[in-house]
Amino acid sequence: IYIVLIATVCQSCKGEKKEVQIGSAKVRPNIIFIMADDHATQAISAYGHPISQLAPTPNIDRIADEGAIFKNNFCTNSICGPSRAVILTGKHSHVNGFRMNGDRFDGNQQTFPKLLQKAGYKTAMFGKWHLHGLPQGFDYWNILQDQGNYYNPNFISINTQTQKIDTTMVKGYATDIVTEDAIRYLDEIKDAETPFMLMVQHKAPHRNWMPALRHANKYDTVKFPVPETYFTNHEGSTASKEQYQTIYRDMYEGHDLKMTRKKGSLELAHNPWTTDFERMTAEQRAAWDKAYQPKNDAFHSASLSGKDLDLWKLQRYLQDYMATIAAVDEGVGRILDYLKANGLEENTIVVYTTDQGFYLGEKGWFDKRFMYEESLGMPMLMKYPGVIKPGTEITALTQNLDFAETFLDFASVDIPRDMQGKSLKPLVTSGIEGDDFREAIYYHYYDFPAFHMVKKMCGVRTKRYKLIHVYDDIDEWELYDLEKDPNETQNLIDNDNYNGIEEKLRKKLKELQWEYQVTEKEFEHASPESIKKAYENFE
Ligand code: SGN
Ligand code: CA
Repeated sequence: IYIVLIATVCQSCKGEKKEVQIGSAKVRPNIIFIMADDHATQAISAYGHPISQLAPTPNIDRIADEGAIFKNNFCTNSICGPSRAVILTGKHSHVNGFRMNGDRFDGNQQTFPKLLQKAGYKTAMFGKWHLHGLPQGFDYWNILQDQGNYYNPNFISINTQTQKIDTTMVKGYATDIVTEDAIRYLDEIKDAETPFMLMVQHKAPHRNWMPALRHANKYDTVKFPVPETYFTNHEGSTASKEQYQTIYRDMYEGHDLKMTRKKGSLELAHNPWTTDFERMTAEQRAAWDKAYQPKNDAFHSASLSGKDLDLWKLQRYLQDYMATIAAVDEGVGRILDYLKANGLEENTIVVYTTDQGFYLGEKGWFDKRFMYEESLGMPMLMKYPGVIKPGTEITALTQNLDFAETFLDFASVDIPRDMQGKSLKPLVTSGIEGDDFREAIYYHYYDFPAFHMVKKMCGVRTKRYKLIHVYDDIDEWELYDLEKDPNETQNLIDNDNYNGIEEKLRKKLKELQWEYQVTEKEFEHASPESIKKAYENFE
């Protein structure tokens, strides 16, 4: 009966679906979900961090200005594939079965795109998928192969004529190709009577941070602020001491920092992967070298060493990282402009987020994985004209676990009971008091031993405190008071003044593990040999 009713409403609103309302809520909005890869909140100017003020993101900020910004949004597991699996299913990693990057996503399980498709939505997926296995629940998809490359990336899609899987190298810059494919598709379906849900998922600003040629010198003269914790000996955290994601020690000088061997040479310094620069055309490479050689030569002339060199590396990293975001921001602007120009703005929810947070030199790091703020936090911006008030600030503790439920709720599709998150719709539409939404979030990271050697950990975060249990080859607890120590440099686990708080947090952790059905199985250890071997690879 319900489906028929909706269908009737839509029939009668032919050509003017943006005006359709039931009560105060519009019926079945379109949804455009834009997700970057590894885009730190510190690098979105709407969040106000000093780094982003020097490299603003005006188009992404439009979503916040015209809608809502989530100030306490977090991932459940700070790594790519797992976060994407959580977003699709609304279930924690141990329930959807995708705990770490090497896993294979069980595409036969329930996902929100499938449920929307079943409810009559046109669904499409563009760009980074990274779930090993092909997308299901989409009318159209065109995904980057594996991690995706910045230049001339391979795309995988279904050949509509032969129904076979095609892998095609597309000439150009990944961010632009993904944006243009999404706009082309929008153009194709914009007059259909059915609503749509598009997932536009960029490679940028993922490692190895290769900007578009038009942005290759964009931030050359900008001096980004150095995080207070850039140089630290990680007192109080063995896991922090034993990681391999320190900018000045672990970045590859050629591949990541685009440094050359010597002055006057175009040959890249250490470049262990041959998949990124080698695939550029001669023309692209020449333009690239023209942009980078003068700055590389200037670096050689300066003969930096010690801390000066470490600081120079941070600047080069941030200049490139922020420059890759410039194309993402332009792409967001193009999509927003398209919606406006085609009368789709009013009835389309636009979301901007990323798969997890990222380090921009805090604690000396790049990459993610840890349960500290920079990698635990996820930007989340959402606009829906007429429904979400411009300038809405959400301080409730929210997670990527809630996205699927939110989209279903807005689309008036029943939220399956086995989903583990909560719809954010009441937060953004009726201003439910943030503190009542959720008392604490649960986090669980499993990918050890693996690249960067960040140990397994789980924990809880409330508005003020964070308790982390690091396990596998060590068994260590960390406790932080985020109000007094926002940089998380003082582990309070042995501080008696915090005994009561620790006890409450341990209880909360147990409660959440019970609620989310986390069993002993999740705490299995890797074999000591595999860990030893993995460490040897890095040393
Ligand atoms: C690659 C990167 C790592 C990164 C993982 C996971 N190295 O292996 O630095 O942590 O991806 O990233 S690279 O030199 O090959 O770029 S994720 O976003 O897919 O989880
Ligand atoms: Ca990622």
